[in-house]
Amino acid sequence: MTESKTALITGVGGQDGSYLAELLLSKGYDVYGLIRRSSQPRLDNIYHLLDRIHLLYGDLTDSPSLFTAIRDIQPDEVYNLAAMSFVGSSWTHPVSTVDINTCGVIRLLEAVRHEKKDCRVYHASTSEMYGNQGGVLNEDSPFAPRSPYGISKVAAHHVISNYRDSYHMYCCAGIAFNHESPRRGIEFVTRKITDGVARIRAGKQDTIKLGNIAARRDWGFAGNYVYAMWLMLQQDQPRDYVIATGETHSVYNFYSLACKYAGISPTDHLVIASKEVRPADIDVLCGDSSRIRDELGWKPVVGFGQLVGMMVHADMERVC
Ligand code: G4F
Repeated sequence: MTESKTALITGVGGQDGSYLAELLLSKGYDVYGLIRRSSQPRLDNIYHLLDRIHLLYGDLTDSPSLFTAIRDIQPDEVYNLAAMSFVGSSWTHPVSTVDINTCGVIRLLEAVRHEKKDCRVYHASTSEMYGNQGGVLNEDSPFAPRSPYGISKVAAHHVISNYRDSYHMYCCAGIAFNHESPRRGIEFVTRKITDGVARIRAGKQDTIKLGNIAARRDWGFAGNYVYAMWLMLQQDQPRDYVIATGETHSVYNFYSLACKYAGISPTDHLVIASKEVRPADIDVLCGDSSRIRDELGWKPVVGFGQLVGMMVHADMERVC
């Protein structure tokens, strides 16, 4: 126990929100989590935390709920992890994507500015902002988004720096490359694969339908990335950082290694499905996280093989 601060996490029920809540609790924080009101709130990732965190209803599309939350909680730190985060759906929901991912950030920052201006704000930016330029990308690389999701996140990234410059608020953005775990949503390719191979192994499914298996991503472990988020709010000055492993692997690499861990043949179960191919995709993403390694001492701690193994193992335990 080293801290006695209050933090608010938007998107607390998601993969990153749940790992971050665990980290902050371990540091003695009073943790509040914002969830959207729905008849079936997504609590799977945080059931084990429900007696230790405070949940409140709120929505990035609803300013009054954000103002009320900030006014009532008076947080020292806000971590904005809520988003429409599935790139594939952003083509079918472009307007709500921008409303949540861009306007939602403005609504949240306005609530902070008016109700607790000295609160520190972390915002989840993303490697999707870089688009298809290739190379090893760092904080100085240009943005060239290729999806409505990427566009919404570039705009939000500029909103964060604008509030930092205009109002001298402690706002910063982590440009996180793909980060995964057994808590990853099933719509993302890694979890779709590990859930699929586990089901095939258990005789509950025959095939896995994938789209662009040549796409390459820089995949790290989400539980390690939330530590970078926390570190970014503990500095003298706010600064944006790339969070990445510096390694890139194809979807097919991930799939074939997952098959190996599950003990099934990679050739017998893979179906290429055109409905999984996006109107525009990013061929390769690879991040250079030198700045955060050098300045804050963060580093990736889980390698690619270990990550795939961890996810396959968790899904095999769950499915079998
Ligand atoms: O797992 P994905 O859906 O992740 P994507 O699009 O890279 O986005 C994730 O990482 C971003 C950081 O760069 C975040 F900002 C974002 O919120 C999210 O967390 O897809 C990875 C790759 C893509 O190239 C996709 O086309 O896998 C390819 N893919 C091939 N078949 C598939 C599938 N993706 C999904 N979801 N499902 C498939 O069947």
